[in-house]
Amino acid sequence: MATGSARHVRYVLIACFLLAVFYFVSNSRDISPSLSGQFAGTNTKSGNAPEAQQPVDGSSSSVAKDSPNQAKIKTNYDPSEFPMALKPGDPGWDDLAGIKDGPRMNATFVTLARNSDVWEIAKSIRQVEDRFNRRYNYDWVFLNDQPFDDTFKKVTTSLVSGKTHYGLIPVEHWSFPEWIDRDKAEKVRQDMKEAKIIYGDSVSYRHMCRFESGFFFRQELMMNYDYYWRVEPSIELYCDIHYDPFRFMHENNKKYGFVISLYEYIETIPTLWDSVKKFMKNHPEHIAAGNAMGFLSEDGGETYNKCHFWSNFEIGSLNWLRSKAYIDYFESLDRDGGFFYERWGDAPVHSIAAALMLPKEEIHFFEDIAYYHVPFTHCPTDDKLRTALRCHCNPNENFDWKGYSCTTRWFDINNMEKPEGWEDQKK
Ligand SMILES: Nc1nc2c(ncn2[C@@H]2O[C@H](COP(=O)(O)OP(=O)(O)OP(=O)(O)O)[C@@H](O)[C@H]2O)c(=O)[nH]1
Ligand SMILES: *[C@@H]1O[C@H](CO)[C@@H](O)[C@H](O)[C@H]1NC(C)=O
Ligand SMILES: [Mg+2]
Repeated sequence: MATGSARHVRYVLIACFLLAVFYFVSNSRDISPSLSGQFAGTNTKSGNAPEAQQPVDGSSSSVAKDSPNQAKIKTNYDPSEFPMALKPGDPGWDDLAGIKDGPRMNATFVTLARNSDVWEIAKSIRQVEDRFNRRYNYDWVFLNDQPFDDTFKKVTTSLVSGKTHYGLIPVEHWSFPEWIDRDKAEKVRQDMKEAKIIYGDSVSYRHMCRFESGFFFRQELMMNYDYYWRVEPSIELYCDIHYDPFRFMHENNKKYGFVISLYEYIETIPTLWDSVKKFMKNHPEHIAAGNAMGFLSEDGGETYNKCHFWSNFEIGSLNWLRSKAYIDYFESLDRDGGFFYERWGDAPVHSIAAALMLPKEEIHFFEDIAYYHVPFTHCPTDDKLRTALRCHCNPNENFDWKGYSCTTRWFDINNMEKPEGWEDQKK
């Protein structure tokens, strides 16, 4: 009996000691520089301590290292204090457990969706969280031309580890501008329906493409951020993401990131390039030196080769999209009416803007973010990389080097070395 209670006392003491150690460890994490100045949000998950962290405010105290144009990049943290594991074997590569310490960018995921998309977006969110955001807890903004219903909000908030925000798009951003002749637009939809052009007869698809081209980045909720990552329903992410792509964008001065590129259906954009040429003529000041015209055109800009980055995946700079250059570009195109008199997609619209108005170094191909949106897959080419990233994509389905992809062209105009094994995937 006596020995029995002594043992109990010992257990209690050990338990107290362990609790004290645990308390000390979790508190010392809280006072590390990266985690000071946190904010708690209404939708931040309590199970995911520590809470989301204060984004960088752009005030300067450090300069990113290892970046080609590092002179331009100012951060309010010391990047070398929190090295990012960009490739297998880099310090911290094996650390995929728990909330990642280190800085957070002023960034959000963004999804345009209908209430009926809830289960398909749920699937996308789950993959983004499992492969990346569970350790970073970035916010997620949802936008809709109709109010989101309770089911949509409940399901998505339960899945996102960061804060969730729901925005209603103002009608001016989702309707025909006054200069559009609706009868003419109606006639086009009839013709495109007969020609069996995908979404050719859809009004809502056109509003969607115009909204993604010119308005998503200036919605009230989006004004709170510097960077976005666009996520659509029913996508897949096939590999672990070992570093923060937002931070990569920031420290390397990237403005636009993509994973898949391809040729656009010409039937949807017959006069887009004429409109772009008109803009270039009226606004030569917006055309960047050292741009990626070579990605868009084989003849120095006379004709468009239809290459574009696939915009259902994008990681980009909102401030770039909100710049005078981009807004002038969008407004010029919008006046020409092709969102309604043709069926201009936001993918060629964004891509042409990025390729003409950014120096080409500011556009980034994320080889290590494996992705699927029906019907195309980006799966890392290099076998060793795929294994290190624990990818579950089938490399035979990698679209990068196939004939209908423009990624070979992207590599060629940038004199980039293609990954090992690319030639075997040309098929
Ligand atoms: N709120 C709202 N969202 C829409 C509407 N139409 C499309 N979307 C969203 O806009 C994005 C693009 O639409 P999708 O239908 O996926 O177009 P797509 O990717 O060209 O075609 P799919 O091959 O069908 O995926 C998705 O995130 C959709 O959820 C709409 O009428 N209202
Ligand atoms: C985040 O970015 C927005 C838009 O650029 C800016 O208004 C806001 O002040 C930034 N927030 C922080 C904490 O830096
Ligand atoms: Mg889609």
